[in-house]
Amino acid sequence: METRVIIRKIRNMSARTISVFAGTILLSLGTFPVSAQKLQLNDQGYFETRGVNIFVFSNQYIGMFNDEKNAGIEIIHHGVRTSTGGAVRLQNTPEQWDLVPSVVNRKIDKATNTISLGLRYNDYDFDSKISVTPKGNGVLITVILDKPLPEKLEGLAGFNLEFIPSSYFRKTYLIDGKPGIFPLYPSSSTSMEPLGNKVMQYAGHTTFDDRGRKEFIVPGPLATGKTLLLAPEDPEQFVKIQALDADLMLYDGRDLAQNGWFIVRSILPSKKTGPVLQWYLEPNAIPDWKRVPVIQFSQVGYHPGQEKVAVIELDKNDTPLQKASLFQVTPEGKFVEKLTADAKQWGKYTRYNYLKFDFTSVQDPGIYFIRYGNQSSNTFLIGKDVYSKIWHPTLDVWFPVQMDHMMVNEAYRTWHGVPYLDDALQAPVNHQHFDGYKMGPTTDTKYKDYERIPGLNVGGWFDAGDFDIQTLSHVSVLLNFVDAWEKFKVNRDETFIDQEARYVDMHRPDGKPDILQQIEHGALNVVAQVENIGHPVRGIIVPNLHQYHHLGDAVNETDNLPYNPSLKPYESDGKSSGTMDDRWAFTNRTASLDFFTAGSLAAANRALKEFNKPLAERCLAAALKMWDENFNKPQTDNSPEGQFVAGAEMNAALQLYITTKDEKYSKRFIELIWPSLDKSVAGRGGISLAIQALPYMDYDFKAKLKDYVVKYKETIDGYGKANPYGVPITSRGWGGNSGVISFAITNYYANKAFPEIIGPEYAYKGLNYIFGCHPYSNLSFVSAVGTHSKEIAYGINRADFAFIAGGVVPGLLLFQPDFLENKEDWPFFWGENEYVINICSEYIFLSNAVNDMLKNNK
Ligand SMILES: [Ca+2]
Ligand SMILES: [Ca+2]
Ligand SMILES: [Ca+2]
Repeated sequence: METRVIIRKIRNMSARTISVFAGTILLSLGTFPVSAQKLQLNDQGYFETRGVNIFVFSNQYIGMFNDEKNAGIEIIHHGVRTSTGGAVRLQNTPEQWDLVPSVVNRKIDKATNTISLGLRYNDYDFDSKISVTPKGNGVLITVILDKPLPEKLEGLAGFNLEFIPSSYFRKTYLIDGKPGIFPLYPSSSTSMEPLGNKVMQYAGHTTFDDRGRKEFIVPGPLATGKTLLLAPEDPEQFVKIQALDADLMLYDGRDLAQNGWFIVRSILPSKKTGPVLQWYLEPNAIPDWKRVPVIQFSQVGYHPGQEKVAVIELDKNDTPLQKASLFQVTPEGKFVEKLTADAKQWGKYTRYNYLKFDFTSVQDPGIYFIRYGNQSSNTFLIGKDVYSKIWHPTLDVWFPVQMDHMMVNEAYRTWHGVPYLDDALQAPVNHQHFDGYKMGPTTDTKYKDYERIPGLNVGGWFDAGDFDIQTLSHVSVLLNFVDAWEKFKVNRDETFIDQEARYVDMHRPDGKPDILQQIEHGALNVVAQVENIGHPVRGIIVPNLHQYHHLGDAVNETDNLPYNPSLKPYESDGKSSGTMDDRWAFTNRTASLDFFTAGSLAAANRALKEFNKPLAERCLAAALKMWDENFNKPQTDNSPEGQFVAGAEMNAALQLYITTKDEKYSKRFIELIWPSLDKSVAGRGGISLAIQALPYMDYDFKAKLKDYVVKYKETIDGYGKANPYGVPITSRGWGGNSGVISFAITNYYANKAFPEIIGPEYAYKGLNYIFGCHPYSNLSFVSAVGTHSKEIAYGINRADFAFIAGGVVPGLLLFQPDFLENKEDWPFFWGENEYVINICSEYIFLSNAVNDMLKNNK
């Protein structure tokens, strides 16, 4: 745990908990531990000693968004991943979209205790080799060249290793004996160079807006020397690096990009071959170090009647204790032991051992904490209404912040002005965008490349921590909101929304249910797409990379003035501008998106019928048009979503049937649902969809469905054997919280329709996990929900190391082979910490579903 977090937590803690953390601090003030053990190449293919792991490309640059700071040579230092990106790199401070090497081969040689690999930059026809082998108390890293550096890369190619700033804030370094402080905020010296000297970025894009001056920024080093000691005062993070035949330079990557790291770098020599560079790298290892156990439980607390099982995560060298206890905090501020019970061994999962502590028998409402050994958890509640408000921040705060084309205000704070009034231009054909969008050889519209598409500057939500409109996630939000409205009458009103004035004000009721206003806001943009373009589009997003990484008020990502080619760049006549910064609509048509849109707009029609009749009618007209233009047509959907066409059509058929009662739709639904269930009971077209259709189907349908629900139960019972949490944990590329929430929603439906097969606990399990009973830490993954929750996340305000209340993060990322992570001191890992609209809408639905289940249990 980071010192800053410890200090912040101590500030809020009672004396009882301070003692737990004080141990950690005293340790750092105590005698200086010396490395006792040598690194060994273990069976998992990385170098290991107690307290130190060195991964050598166990994780490669194959992430979704270029350099995700998740690959290369990495150090797990006393349980914290502090270092990444060890590789031959072409910049002092590589940014996310700078070139990364591909691994052409990788060899783990147990006999020589060596990991070696070949790296290649295709764009420069440049190959290098790296070998890593233990030496002394560290490792020796050698860079080998078979051919001299390409001339173009002389003085540019180097060996880099990056250190996460948050682990070194408030700490110092020594370089050849000269002391320095790691800067809390970047303010290094930089210089400008002509563009001709710049190493190209990914696919010729550029992150830098040079305003036409043909130049770029080169950060200068903080310090230079032969031996660098990082944080010698902190045995947990102390690292020694020696360059045996070159200079070491320490850089601050944040001069160019807020998500940059501290970088240690040596330049490779020109015109040389063979072993051209050697580093000795020694991360300090505290003798007999053990990671502090993590007591994992729901930060929101528990309903008295539900199962209550905490999970305790233990270092593999830790000896499990036999018992854990539950204490109640009395009105006098005293701690009363309510229960001591077995801490039962569950077994090993990833790199840790797990215990389970069951305190289901305690049912008195009150304030509690768990004690394991000399450690106490923070407090949490047992009470009948613990779930009643858990979704309020998501609907009251998080969704309003995401609202596009509106000014959003909260008390004294303006979250953002009215952005993207200059929407949108037709994206050009044959274009691959850096955020995954793509245009094929035709536009699939009546518009020419770069032509203005009218009517799009209305409604919609920022998709995530970036600001694009992504239609597929929009339509899933619409459907989740309609479901929440119809099934639970979510009529909370805490937001003032004026579409005419484009103004949103939080914590200010306006007499209209917020969820209907949000359905209206989402539908406005999707309907505008269908009406002005002819069909929904994949997305609407800024064209330039130097715009896309925008941090700050969305109103400034474009100039809000429509592009006028007769003006020069950065010139404006007050009504239009010569800067080509308007967002582009990526318009290629797919059957899956058409069908998903048809289903959601058909559903929106029902919710909006009384609230906004004209819009409701436009929704239904658009839905029918999408159905008619796709139904019974040969499917040529080659998009990544193409595999979901059948599921999308089934969903559209059901929603159109519920809205119109026309039996042609129910007939089609029944045709599709059984083959879909035969394929998978748990997926998108699985029992969750079938159960939602139950009220509209006959008795035979339910009887037939029962077998599939039994099959589903077998699947989900398997999760309890795979991990100690009993939920499906997926963790590659993007954390799996969305899957856990969908799982819990499916279980809610299954429990409602087949309570004799699926008990209510299957739904609670998903929420417990999201609220803190999960690996790595015990924070609630929903910001501002629960006693301790995510306070640093990848929202639009991430550069301020802040959070947006009610946002749900993706959760845990798996670093191969065995390290799960969700950082709480560094907001820039999107796969761990980026709030996204569909998961947040699913969370609102699930929260209401659980409250619905508990209605009868009060
Ligand atoms: Ca996006
Ligand atoms: Ca309202
Ligand atoms: Ca513009």
